[in-house]
Amino acid sequence: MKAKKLFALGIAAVMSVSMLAACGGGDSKPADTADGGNSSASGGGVYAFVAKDVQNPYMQKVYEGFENACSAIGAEALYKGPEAATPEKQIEIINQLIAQGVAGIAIAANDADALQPALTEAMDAGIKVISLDSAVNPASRQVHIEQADPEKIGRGLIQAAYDMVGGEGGIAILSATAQATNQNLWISWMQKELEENAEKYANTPLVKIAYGDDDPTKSTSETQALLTDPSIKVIIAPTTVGMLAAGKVLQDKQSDVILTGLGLPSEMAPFIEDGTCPWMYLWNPVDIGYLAGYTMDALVKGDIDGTTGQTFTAGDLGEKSITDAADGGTQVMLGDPFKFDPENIAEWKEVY
Ligand code: RAM
Repeated sequence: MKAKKLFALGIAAVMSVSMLAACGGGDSKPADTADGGNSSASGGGVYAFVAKDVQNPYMQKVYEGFENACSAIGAEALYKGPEAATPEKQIEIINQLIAQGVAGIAIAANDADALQPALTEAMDAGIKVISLDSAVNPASRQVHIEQADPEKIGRGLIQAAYDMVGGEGGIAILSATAQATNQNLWISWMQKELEENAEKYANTPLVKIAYGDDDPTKSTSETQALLTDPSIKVIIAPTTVGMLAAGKVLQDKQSDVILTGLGLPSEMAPFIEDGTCPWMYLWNPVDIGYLAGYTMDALVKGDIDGTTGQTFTAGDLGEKSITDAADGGTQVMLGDPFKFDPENIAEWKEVY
């Protein structure tokens, strides 16, 4: 039995539970403007989903929701993505999708800026473009689907790490790729939380940021390398792939280093149950894909064009609105992150 288990006690309940509120949803409004060959009043056509990489189980869950939405809408969902999380391969895929004449592209980006020429060409050809999970820059999209407030995620993870080590011990971050927009945004909020509360965090410095590239092998070796630094007492992995790899390393080595981050309950349940990870956060990945599917459909139908203030009905998620994003573009937000701990993990590991 590990001492870590103690940290897990007491804090029950999710941060904010707003799961799958089935609001039903009538048809919103007739489409009007025809602004390109791929926009159609009735929607439909091929809605392509481009994953960060196709090896990542998290991406597959997001796609599951996208596919559900597409089948309810009557569009054809298409799953694409590179083997490894690089922008170069995503550019090739976008070019193929343009040639194919899809109606829409929803992309989890491996780089905020590198995809701009390809995505601009897609939009010029009348293809609707959204990013989800990991944003492209505002010029490269019509709207971004944001899982949860990045500030809450970043600050929340540092606060969790602090509580887990009782205010004493170095922090390491095991991230995904160095260019990942979502991880980099969360890390910038982590750094802000540390800087703005320097006194509180005087004894929990950020010692190292490592990149596992959302590759299980690299994430494993990066975790092993972190463990050679005795000042590191807690690892924050803001990636499901990194979290699982780190959890396995810590468990194998019976390490006292504590783990938190963003993990899939179905993968992380054993580590939460044995105290390796006292608690962690995530949102519903299936809902992210589902919301992206409905957002795409509203764009293709011409019900929205991605401007702040517009609203549309996202199937069972009900009415959603477009708001300003921190990067200067616009976004649709899913909700608050959930907290997973020993009290609720048994229930959630069955869900996603
Ligand atoms: C990984 C990916 C993804 C991220 C989740 C939390 O699966 O990096 O982009 O949102 O973790």
